[in-house]
Amino acid sequence: MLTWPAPQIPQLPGQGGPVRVRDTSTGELVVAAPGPDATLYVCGITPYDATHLGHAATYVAFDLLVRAWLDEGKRVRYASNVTDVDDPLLERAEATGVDWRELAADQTALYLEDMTALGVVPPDVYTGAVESVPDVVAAVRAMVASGTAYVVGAPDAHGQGAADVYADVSADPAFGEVARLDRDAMLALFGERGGDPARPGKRDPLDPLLWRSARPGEPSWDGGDLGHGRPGWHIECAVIARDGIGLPFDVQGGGSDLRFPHHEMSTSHARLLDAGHGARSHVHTGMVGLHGEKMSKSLGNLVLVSRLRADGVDAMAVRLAILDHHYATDWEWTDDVLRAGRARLERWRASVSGNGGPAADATLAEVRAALADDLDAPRALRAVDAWADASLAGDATEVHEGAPGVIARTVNALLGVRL
Ligand code: 5CA
Ligand code: ZN
Repeated sequence: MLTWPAPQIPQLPGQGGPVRVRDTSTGELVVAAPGPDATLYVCGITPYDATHLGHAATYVAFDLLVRAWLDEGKRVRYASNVTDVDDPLLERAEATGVDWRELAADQTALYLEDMTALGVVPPDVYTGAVESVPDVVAAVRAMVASGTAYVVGAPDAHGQGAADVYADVSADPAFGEVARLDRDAMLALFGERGGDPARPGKRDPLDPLLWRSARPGEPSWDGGDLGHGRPGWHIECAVIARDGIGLPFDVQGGGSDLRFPHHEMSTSHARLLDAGHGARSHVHTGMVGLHGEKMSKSLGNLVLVSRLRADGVDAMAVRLAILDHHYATDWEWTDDVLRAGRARLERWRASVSGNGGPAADATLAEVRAALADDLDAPRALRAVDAWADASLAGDATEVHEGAPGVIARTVNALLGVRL
């Protein structure tokens, strides 16, 4: 799929140090990409009701990681997907009488505009679920052939009925290491988040769907000896990551709502496909809420980035409002949060408008140090606030001619905020 245009990233003096992030599978802070290359897969949108502030916060968080890695001088390979065929998308299309392809295309286009406005660095590899069907078919066939996947049910004499394919979680000794939940918790979340623990004929209630045979009224593709059908959700991300950035890769990212079952399953599928190689670490963003509940398409309690933009809100103020929260915490979107983002943007813009200002080196170093320490954006904002306050007060003992330019480039390159 086409991505959005890449923002210009200004050059900064010097280089950032190693970036540490919290691997949610162990709880440890880790240098997730110790070598010269860094590989990242972030789960993309399911394109209906995109892009709300929760999506935006998640993509801005991983954008900070990409920018910090680039500042370290790494070669970054970043892949993402669009879940452009899946149950909730088909249900929404059915409920609103819109063709599912049209719904997906419209919402994906809106998302690309939102990401462009927010200055998010696009993935190098951007693949839709529909585009990935032939690769998923090949992967599922390989899993059936190797005995790590199996068929449940069979078509009747008229070729009707379900012959769906499931992964056998017991084939993966590392299954469970992403979320580290006990079995009851896994079963409960699996049922809540798109799984089908009660489906008769499965070896384990937790076994996830890989290939869903064609049902009347649903889109389907030729799966060769799998029969006509469509891919399961988790295998899509495993295959797109494998084909996009290779296995194993450094960081599997997404919101904390994807930790189980989605990331548990997709990294397990990756391991089954490639001799035990999945994601080396997992990074999860907190949930953005509205009026006390997780902002979600299914609940409908949404603040859309496109709505804010249409109302004349500067996307950079939205970005600053997001960055005022550490990515790993849950937080609430409120009018005050946006107000603070707008005020900060105005203040920062005013502070860099002159020719000279307080020295910028220590601020650049502090922003780098904050980001290297688990992408601590609120700490980075405080460092820039302190410089802006001093600049606006005009109380620097020595005025440095190029300092406002260095600050503007720092904020642009590392925080993605264009002043
Ligand atoms: N297409 C799948 C992933 S393969 C999906 O979860 N799509 S989504 O549109 O529901 O979400 C897109 C991304 O935004 C995911 O990483 C998800 O974890 C994240 N996300 C969804 N809601 C929120 C929220 N309220 N706060 C923060 N992140 C969120
Ligand atoms: Zn995914």
